[in-house]
Amino acid sequence: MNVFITGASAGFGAEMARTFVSHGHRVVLAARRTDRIADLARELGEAALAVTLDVTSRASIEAALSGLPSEWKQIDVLVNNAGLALNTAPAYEVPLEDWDTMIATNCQGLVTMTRAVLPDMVARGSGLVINIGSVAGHYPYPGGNVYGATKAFVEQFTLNLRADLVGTGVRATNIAPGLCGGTEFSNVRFKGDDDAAAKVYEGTQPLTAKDIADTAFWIATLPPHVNVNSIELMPTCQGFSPFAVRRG
Ligand code: NDP
Ligand code: 8X3
Repeated sequence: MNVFITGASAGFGAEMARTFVSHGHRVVLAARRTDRIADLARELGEAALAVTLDVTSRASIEAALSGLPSEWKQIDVLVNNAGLALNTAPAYEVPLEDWDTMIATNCQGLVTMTRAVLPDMVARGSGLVINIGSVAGHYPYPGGNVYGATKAFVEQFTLNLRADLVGTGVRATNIAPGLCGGTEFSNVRFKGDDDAAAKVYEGTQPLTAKDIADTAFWIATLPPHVNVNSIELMPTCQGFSPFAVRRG
């Protein structure tokens, strides 16, 4: 299989690349940080191709896809993993720019990538789009405001893809992870405040990028008649809170 992974320079994306290559598949490593994906491509050898990509730019997406060498052009699995959370401030304080960036990346970028890749999959009668959502799209929490809303969008977009793709042979899945450590997610969210990022995972045994990579690999290697619509994962140490009630 040829697997095109956005956000392959770190975290889930890099681990998914390692997992697919270790099972004999080929991966396109796409992200903005060219040096990172070039290093990973060197690590993975001939089965990996690094492609600089900013999903917030339609021109960048079109250039990345049209520039693929012929033997890499067929995308069997698209993993829309590139994404980010910015800030945990309440909605009435958070800078609007942070919301714009999350919407541009997590929603606009994901749909633009999908729209660019889907027609070839439908024409071939096979293919899989894996979108990386989040538990933040299922449950509200303070400071989750637009991040959670973008991931709810990802979930519903995936299910609506399923509605359109019935009968085409093309599959679509939303993976919604909970607390997951060992990636740059919180360092990005706290804008380089690595102490604040580390506190998120203090005293926990969070999910790992390998857990998510194994899940994506399992979904991608199920028989073609099986479609996982949506799957939610949490570490065993994570659960649910009661409703907040302000008294007095
Ligand atoms: P990381 O910060 O480690 O990785 C994010 C990746 O996204 C990087 O490779 C980054 O690459 C890429 N990226 C960000 N913006 C762009 C862009 N504009 N164009 C292309 N690539 C971009 O985070 P994770 O691996 O933890 O997160 C991956 C996905 O999983 C995200 O969608 C996140 O929302 C989701 N998620 C994460 C959870 C967690 O707890 N870690 C839990 C649930 C969901 P570069 O900067 O080089 O462009
Ligand atoms: C990442 C999980 O709980 O930090 O999507 O929003 S959470």
